[in-house]
Amino acid sequence: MGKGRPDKEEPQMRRLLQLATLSLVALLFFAPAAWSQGQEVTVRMEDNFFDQANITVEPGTTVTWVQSGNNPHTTTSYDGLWDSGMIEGGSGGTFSYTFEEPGRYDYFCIPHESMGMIGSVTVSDATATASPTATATAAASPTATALADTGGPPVSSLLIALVATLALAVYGVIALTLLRRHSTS
Ligand SMILES: [Cu+2]
Repeated sequence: MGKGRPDKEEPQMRRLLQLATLSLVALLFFAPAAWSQGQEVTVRMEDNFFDQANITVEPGTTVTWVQSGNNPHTTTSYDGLWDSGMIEGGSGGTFSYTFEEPGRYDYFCIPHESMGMIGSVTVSDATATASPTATATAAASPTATALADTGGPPVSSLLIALVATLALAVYGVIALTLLRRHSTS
């Protein structure tokens, strides 16, 4: 390695590398907090029940009901907050609603309410940040564990992933340039 060779551009490269490293560390640090901002949970509409009839989520969570049965189903709020209308069986159709305010929200399926196709979404009173409250809600309700592995990442998380990928790419290019510089000297 060509150490000690005076080169005016190399310190700049090193500074860039440091900046890229810093931004990566910052991303790792802040990503989990951003991730918890807009969680997504999926509830399947089976014949004739909701697969997760009672869930507990954090404020800002979007619940998406997915038609997974052969019968037509609805997700209909008892309080008139939302109504998917009839979603055809076998269509894979979805309906989403974002829960902001803490509280309990009961809902039902119009054609199958009498068969017990009802459910509830409990929005926890979580004002604190990310991970500590996640464990707290998990302890409070056994159904909350289902939160961890359902739903895709929200848009903000995708953005973070994109930025992270870009930062990694920049990092790689700089590292390669530095390496090449060393090997040719
Ligand atoms: Cu139904």
